[in-house]
Amino acid sequence: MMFDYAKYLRLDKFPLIWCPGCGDGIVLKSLLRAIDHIGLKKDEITMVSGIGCSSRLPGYVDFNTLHTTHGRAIAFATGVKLARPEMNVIVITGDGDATAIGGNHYIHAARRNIDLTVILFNNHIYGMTGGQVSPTTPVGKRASTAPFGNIEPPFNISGLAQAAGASFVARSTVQSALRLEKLIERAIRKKGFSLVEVYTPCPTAYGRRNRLGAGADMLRELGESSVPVEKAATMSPEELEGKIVTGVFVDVDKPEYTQEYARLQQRLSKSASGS
Ligand SMILES: Cc1ncc(C[n+]2csc(CCOP(=O)(O)OP(=O)(O)O)c2C)c(N)n1
Ligand code: SF4
Repeated sequence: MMFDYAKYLRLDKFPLIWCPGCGDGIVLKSLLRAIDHIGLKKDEITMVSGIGCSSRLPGYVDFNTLHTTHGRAIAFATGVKLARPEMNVIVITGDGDATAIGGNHYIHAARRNIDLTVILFNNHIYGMTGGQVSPTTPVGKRASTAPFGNIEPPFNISGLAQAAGASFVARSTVQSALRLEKLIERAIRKKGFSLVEVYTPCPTAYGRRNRLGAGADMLRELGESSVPVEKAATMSPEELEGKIVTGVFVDVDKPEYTQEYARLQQRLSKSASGS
């Protein structure tokens, strides 16, 4: 049977703003299938985004949604989670939103291990504003602010979350949508800071400038350069050059921030009442 996406969508907000060939719609569909599979009710989810093409996603879905300021999605989501710890809080963000202007929120939320699920769309560029360089633009690639080729080494976004203390870190591409769905499902189910970094093509602001072809060509390339993390462990740094390592990098259980906060509150109220 066909999956009924419509039951989760705000169809009155259509058509989507995404360009033909943009990968963002594949993430949207994978996310909805993951949520459906877990069986979450619409009111058990709050989706928070910043500003960007990817950050438009919550506008199209029928959950509790917050479209916030650029770079501040994780900060708003932290507030929602502390006020409503039982809520499944899902952050939708871009590489620019989360790791340029929002970089501090990103690393500190991972360090605190607060129970957020961050779906980070990595298209290596600022898509919405027309192709400025982002912290993940590869060296040598062109952007409107790097017309002769970028000279800044990119962040490893998953590595950053891992080093900062996240309890679940995974990477996928939109070329393998079913695997992406499974990773998103695991990330939502995980208690603690969970990151799914998704490589997604932006044929308009990135692909065209770098002569990477249409969306379908970029999609094919994502598939051809992906290497599962288990296989990558057997490969040399030279063999891994230009490859996208995918899979689960971290899946550990450790103290989660809102639970620790509740414990602290309990301890303080006990000592205040003298019991
Ligand atoms: C404080 C502030 N600075 C800059 C902007 C302009 N701005 C809007 S979206 C964006 C970049 C979006 O890039 P990314 O987060 O990678 O998302 P994408 O559009 O590629 O999905 C920028 C710089 C803004 N809206 N607010
Ligand atoms: S500019 Fe890029 S990221 Fe934005 S909708 Fe178009 S293809 Fe997608």
